[in-house]
Amino acid sequence: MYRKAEYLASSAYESQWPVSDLPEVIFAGRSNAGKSSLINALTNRKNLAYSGKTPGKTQLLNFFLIEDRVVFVDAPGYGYARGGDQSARVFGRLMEPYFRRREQLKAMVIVLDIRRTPSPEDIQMVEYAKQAHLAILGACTKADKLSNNQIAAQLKIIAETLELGKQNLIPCSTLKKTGIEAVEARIEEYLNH
Ligand SMILES: Nc1nc2c(ncn2[C@@H]2O[C@H](COP(=O)(O)OP(=O)(O)O)[C@@H](O)[C@H]2O)c(=O)[nH]1
Ligand SMILES: [Mg+2]
Repeated sequence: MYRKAEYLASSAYESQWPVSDLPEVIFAGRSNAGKSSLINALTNRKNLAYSGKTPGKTQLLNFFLIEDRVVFVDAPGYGYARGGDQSARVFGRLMEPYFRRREQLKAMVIVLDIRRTPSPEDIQMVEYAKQAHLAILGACTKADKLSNNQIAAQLKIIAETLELGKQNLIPCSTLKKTGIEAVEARIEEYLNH
């Protein structure tokens, strides 16, 4: 578990990205996938990243300094029905430059509801990450909702849809606290390469 975590900044534009040399990890995922819950679980905070029932709320990149050595970036959730085309454009304007130009960006954790087939936006995020040569980890949350057989079947579908190796997917549950340490270990592995 990451023992120290503090809020750094929120940004809508490149000029607002915090100036830093520290390696960054971006957390992306559709609204309600469980991204805030995962960030909170990794940092043992109740509310570092807002976890709530109103999806699609934040429209900014939120930067958090972790143990004074790495920066986690909480991306806005996507794919919420109320968003529409306008919000897709805003999202693209926010995310595309960040993936393209943030040099210290090392890895993306894409948070996926393990019960769902990845959406076109999920595929787009993986594409951005591949173009930026990032390490990619699919954190497949809400595994507590499925049997082991169902988990295996969903991991296969997710790996195929995103064109990721199954070794890049980790089933986890913030409710049962399973898989969280494995997610952290993989993040650390990515940071050390
Ligand atoms: N059963 C279960 N529910 C979860 C899990 N992770 C998140 N949730 C629930 O899913 C909903 C959305 O979670 P949140 O972290 O706010 O998603 P975000 O929109 O991606 O940040 C909340 O009601 C959470 O309590 C999990 O591992 N298991
Ligand atoms: Mg959230």
